[in-house]
Amino acid sequence: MGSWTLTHTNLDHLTSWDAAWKDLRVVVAGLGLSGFSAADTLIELGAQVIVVDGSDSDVNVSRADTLKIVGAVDVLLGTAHTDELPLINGEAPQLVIASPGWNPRQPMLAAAAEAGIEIWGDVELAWRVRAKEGRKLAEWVVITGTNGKTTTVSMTESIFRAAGLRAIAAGNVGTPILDAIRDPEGFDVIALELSSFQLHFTHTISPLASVVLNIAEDHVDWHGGFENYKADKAKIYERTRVAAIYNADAREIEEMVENADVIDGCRAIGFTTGVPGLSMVGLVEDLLVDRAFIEDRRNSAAELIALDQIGEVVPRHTASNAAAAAALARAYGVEPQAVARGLANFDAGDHRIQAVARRDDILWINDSKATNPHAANASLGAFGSVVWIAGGLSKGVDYNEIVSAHAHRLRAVVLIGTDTSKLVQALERHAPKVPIIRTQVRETGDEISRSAHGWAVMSEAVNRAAEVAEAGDTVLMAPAAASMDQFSSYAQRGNAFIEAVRALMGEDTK
Ligand code: UMA
Repeated sequence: MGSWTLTHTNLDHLTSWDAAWKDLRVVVAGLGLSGFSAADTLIELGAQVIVVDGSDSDVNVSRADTLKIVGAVDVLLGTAHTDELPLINGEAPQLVIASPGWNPRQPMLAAAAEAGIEIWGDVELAWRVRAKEGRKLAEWVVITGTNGKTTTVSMTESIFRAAGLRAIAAGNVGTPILDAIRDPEGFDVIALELSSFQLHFTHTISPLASVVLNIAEDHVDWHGGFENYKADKAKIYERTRVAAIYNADAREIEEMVENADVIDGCRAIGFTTGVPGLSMVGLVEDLLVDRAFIEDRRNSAAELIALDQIGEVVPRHTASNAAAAAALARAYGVEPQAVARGLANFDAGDHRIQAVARRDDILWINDSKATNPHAANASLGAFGSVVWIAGGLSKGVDYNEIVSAHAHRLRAVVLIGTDTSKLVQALERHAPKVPIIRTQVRETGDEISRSAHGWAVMSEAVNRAAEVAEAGDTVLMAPAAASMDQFSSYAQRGNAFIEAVRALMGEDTK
């Protein structure tokens, strides 16, 4: 943008759809799901919008065409455009909307911060435009954590629907919040999943209830350290109005609530998989109970649901997510019976500790959703003797803790990532006797097409695991790493595992 100086534009008055958005000069960084919805919204509001994206993929070209037709000033695609802030009709931008995948230290965003231009995420924009004359004003309950966010947000949505409310799960779960906000019928309540990236770019939201489910090392590279990651997660509690809900089994999360600047009258509510104390939701044997939102909470608890009504096998982390979802819904005022119906109706979906096959007393489990050590830790802990299929894109995390905690249960480790050096170091240090089986690394860009490529990786891993697994073992594909080095998503990685296991079974039964 050159060396010209800027004056900060005060945007505090922009707090409803009907505010003065017209002609506001906005740069939208990213043309993915959130960037497209933000640009489309701002154009509808009459703002002058330029969108920038480093990729000129076919999808982006087609999205750019759509936005230009509806009135974007320009859409700039390609890496040549991502280092400097563009001028809009010859003038400096007054606001930047950053997509969650954009690192705040990225040159264009750093330039905006340097120039004193406000940077919001799509969630901040959605909060500012949520009130619109003639449209139902939705309450927000917001959910973050390292693991279990998507499960919890879906459980919460299911409970609200069981209570007869118009509800939707939005945000990081996949439906951009601005799409939910702009729904013509509106919603009573939105269960909003927020990633640490989204929270970083969020500044004024004031939810009815908020929760941090758990916290462990993840996305350390993006945030520039674990402390920054934690600080961004803690932002979720700011300005909460009714209930700031914390994991009572994690002191550092309770501290986040203690340090948060909440609205007067907001209560701190714990959730636990142990027996709940006062002002908590938790478990008494196999019953989920509420000691937080009932009159006589000092002396009694209200039964919500028996765990076996949630599912046949309810691992500890699922019970924990259910307790958090119940607390969010109870904070809104949902009756216990509707909590029970909503949790009983909930369907966990695939790729989370999903049993794929059992034969010759060997159990095959797909936990492709375990994209970091914290998630893999939960599934490793659920089994006895394990052949562990692990590795992928490690995002700068540390494997020493998980390997030392589970070394005793590892029969062998089958590696599938392109860079598994940190995992290998941890295995050599804490589990030196456990055999490491390396599969052939197939870099992206291989001539094999992407899905065939992922399939080949997994097929080899499954066959190698079958060679070493013994009766009583579990073959657990819980990579503790993201999938994008060799697969297009964790879902594709999980599907490749399922297919490979089925192929193995098919061959064996011939
Ligand atoms: N881009 C650049 N330069 C950059 C980074 C990205 O130009 O430095 C461009 C890319 O070319 C792409 C666009 O920006 O066109 C991508 O934007 P994005 O990665 O921010 O993704 P969106 O499509 O906007 O989707 C985001 C969330 N993605 C991420 O946080 C990475 C989605 O979560 C979310 O569902 C969606 O908004 C709606 O809210 C996905 C995710 O992987 C599921 N989340 C992470 C996780 O769950 O671990 C945090």
